[in-house]
Amino acid sequence: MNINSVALAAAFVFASSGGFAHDMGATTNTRHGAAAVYAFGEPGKSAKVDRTIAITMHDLSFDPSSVAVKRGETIRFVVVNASPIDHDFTIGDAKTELEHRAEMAKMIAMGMTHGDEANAIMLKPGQRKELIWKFSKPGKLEFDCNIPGHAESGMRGTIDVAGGR
Ligand SMILES: [Cu+2]
Repeated sequence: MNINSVALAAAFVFASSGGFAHDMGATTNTRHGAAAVYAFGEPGKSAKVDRTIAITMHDLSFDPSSVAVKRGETIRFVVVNASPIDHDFTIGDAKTELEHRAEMAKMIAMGMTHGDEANAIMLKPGQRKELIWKFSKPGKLEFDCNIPGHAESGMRGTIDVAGGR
């Protein structure tokens, strides 16, 4: 057994033991209940929501594909999958999206599914889910579908976080 197959076997045992949360590198750490730390904001609280933004998932696109928010705002994203296939909705900076995409490709190759995280939700056809996020820094963020091939085919969105407040 080489190093890679040992790592794969370890990952599989961990996933099979339940409570699986995958590691997204430097930006987050969701393993074993440790508080996640994100470079681009923080999970929002339902009681603090400033406004709701509805997002519809189509075959390989989001509608709308760009949203504008203000620093300090807490947004409730209400996401509906109106397409006949599964999609992911991940909020993050470019680095986080790329890491998540690579991680998801690995997991899908191993036959695993992806559980929801504070900044990422997976929706089956017809499903509706909410994700509440507090945007704490101005800048450009993204919301991408990181199922292999989807973002690459245009299933991406931009979040413009203005400096106000
Ligand atoms: Cu997708």
